Amino acid sequence: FLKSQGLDYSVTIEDLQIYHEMDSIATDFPELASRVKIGETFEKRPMYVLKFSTGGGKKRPAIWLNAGIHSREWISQATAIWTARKIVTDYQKDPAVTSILEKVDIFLLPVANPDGYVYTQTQNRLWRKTRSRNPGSRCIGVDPNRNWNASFGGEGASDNPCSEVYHGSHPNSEVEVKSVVDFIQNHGHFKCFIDLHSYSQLLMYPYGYTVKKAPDAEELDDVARSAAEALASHSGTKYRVGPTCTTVYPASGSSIDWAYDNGIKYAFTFELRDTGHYGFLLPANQIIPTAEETWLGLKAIMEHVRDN
Ligand code: ING
Ligand code: ZN
Repeated sequence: FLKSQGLDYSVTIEDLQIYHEMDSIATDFPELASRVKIGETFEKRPMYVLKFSTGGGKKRPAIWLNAGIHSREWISQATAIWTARKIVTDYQKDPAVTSILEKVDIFLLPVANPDGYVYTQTQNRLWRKTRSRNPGSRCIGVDPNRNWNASFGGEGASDNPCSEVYHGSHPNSEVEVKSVVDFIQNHGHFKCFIDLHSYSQLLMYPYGYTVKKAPDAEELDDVARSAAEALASHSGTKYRVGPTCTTVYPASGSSIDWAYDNGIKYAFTFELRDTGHYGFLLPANQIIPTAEETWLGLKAIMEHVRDN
């Protein structure tokens, strides 16, 4: 039956090297990091998050770091897994990391769209969406950053399954999105949600679905500006800062708008390097510099979350 659906199950976890690195991190730092399965993808791959916690079972306020929701934005997944290793190596060395982890837990999802990610490695380097079937259409996949329950189906999303920004049949139709939503809602104490994309060098906050100002726009703008400044201090990489809708384009059903409208005030999207010269095909020698500078921005946000 599965073969008749054209699904290739020979490509599974072995293809996600990032999962092996997650495993090593959890094994090397069992007191600090653990790998948690939050669900399965359309093609039945596991969805793993790394949980960083010093709380010994106590439920603390939490930060969600999301990456790879768009499969072709490879610098996102790469930056995320670098960040995971950075957190465990800097804990008890960098006072900022140590103090953050004394107060909040960090959950990191490096590959939010595993089926798409494998597809970009094997079939089409520029695939953006999930790999789900759309009944009644020959076109595959949904834009997982238009599938959240935040002004679903509004401006900046398409009802055409063949579109790169197809919103899906209903909110959370994508099991990859639903798994994150369920995890965050069951947990109940998230106060920060950061989504890593590429490219354009932007740091954005809600809203994408409306030009209306978010109630916390001023604070979010301040936080984003100091994060962008910290990021630039590494090697001068310049980021523009602002609300999604007026900084890039209108976009409904996005992850950070959903997070914000569900009580997660500190909701940000990074659009990582570059500004378009290489675009999605950022050369490998920029991975470490990108991850290093982004880390400074992430830390600035997480310190604000720790204190507020
Ligand atoms: N850009 C984002 C996108 O999903 C975005 C821009 C950010 C939209 C935050 C909505 C909210 O289109 C890329 N490159 O994917
Ligand atoms: Zn993206």
